[in-house]
Amino acid sequence: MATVPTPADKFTFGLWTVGWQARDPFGDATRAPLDPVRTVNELAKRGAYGVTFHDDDLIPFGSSDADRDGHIARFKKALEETGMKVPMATTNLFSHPVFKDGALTSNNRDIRRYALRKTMRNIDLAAELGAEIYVCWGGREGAETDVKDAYVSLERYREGFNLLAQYVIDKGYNLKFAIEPKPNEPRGDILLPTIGHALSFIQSLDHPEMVGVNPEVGHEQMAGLNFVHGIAQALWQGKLFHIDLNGQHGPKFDQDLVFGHGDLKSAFFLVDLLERYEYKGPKHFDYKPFRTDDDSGVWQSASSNMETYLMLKERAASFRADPRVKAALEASGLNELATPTLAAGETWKDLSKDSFDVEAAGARGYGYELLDQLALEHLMGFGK
Ligand SMILES: [Mn+2]
Repeated sequence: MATVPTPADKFTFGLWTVGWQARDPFGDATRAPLDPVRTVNELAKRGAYGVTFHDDDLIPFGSSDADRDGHIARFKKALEETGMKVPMATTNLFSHPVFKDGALTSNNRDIRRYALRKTMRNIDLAAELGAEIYVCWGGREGAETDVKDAYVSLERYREGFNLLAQYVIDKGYNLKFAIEPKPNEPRGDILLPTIGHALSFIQSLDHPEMVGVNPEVGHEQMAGLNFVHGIAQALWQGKLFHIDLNGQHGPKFDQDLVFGHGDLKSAFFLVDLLERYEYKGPKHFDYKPFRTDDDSGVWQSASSNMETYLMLKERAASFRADPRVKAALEASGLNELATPTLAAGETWKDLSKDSFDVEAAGARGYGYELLDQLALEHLMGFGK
C-alpha cells in the first residue's frame, strides 16, 4: 500500500518530538523520559529514514566528557543496528537560563562566545554522524520589549553565522546551515520571524551559499502567512535546505500538531508542491504528541505523520492525473504561466507591436472555482 512508510521516503524525526514529556507552561510532564536508543529502534520499525537531535537531547546538559562519550557510543550502536541516519543536527541555545536574553544575540559577550563554543562542539558531532544540514532555530534571539536594539542584534546574529560558516570551512565539513524562522514563542518577538526575513538576512552573510532555510508549517501559519507560498519561494531561490512538517490551526500558540492535522488543504497543496518540484531533502517532522496521550499515542502519532504525508502524496498525484483537472488547468490559462512574457530575442520595444483587446481580456474568467473544488474532491477521496 502506498501509505506504508519506507526509508526511501526520507522521513525523519527529532528526538525531542516523540521524546517530548508534555510539560507545558501550566502543567508538569505527563510522560516518562524516552531513551534515544529506544526512539531509534521504534522509528526504524515504523519505516523512518532517520533521526535528528539538539546536543542536549542526546547528551544531557552538563554531562562529563566520559558520560558524553557513553551516550554517543550507545546512540551510534543503535544507528548501526537499524541503518537509521542522522541527516541533521542542531543546538539547544534556549533551555538553560544563561540563554534567557538570547545566545548569539545576548547582550553579554561571554554568553555569545559560550553559545558559539556549544554550537561548534555539536557541529563536530553532527559531522561525525554524517549530518549534512545544521539547523539554527534562534528561539531566544528576540525580545519582549523594543528597547532591546534589534538593529545591533542583527549585527551580532550575522557575526555569529559568519563565524560558524568559517568554522565549517576550516574543518572541511560537508555541512550547510538552515535557519528556522518563527515569529514568537518563547520570546515575545523573535528575530528572523518569517521565511522572507530569513532569506533576506542570508544574502547579507559572508557565505550565503552555505545557508538556507528550514521552514516549519506552524511557524508561518502562526504569523497568518501562506506556508505553500513561502515554500515555493524558498524552492525557487534554491534555499529549501530542510523542512519541518507539522500542523497548526491559524494564528495562536505553537500547536505542533501532527502533519496535516491542522490546515489539511494547505498540507495537500504543500505535498503537491514538494513532489512536483522534487524536493530531495529529508521530510522532517517537528511536532508534539498530544499531552493527553501515553506511550502508545506517541508511536501512533509518529506513524500518523508519515502516513498522512503518503496519503496526501497519493491524493495529489490523483488530482494531477485527473483528465478533468488537466482540462480545467488548460481552460484556466495556468499552463501559459510557464511561458516567458517575452519571446526569445524580443525586448521591451516589441511590446508596442501587440494588438490587444483589453475589454475581452478583462472579461474572461480563470476557472479557479472548479479547480479548487476538484482539489477538494481528490483530497477527500471522491476524485477519480
Ligand atoms: Mn513549532
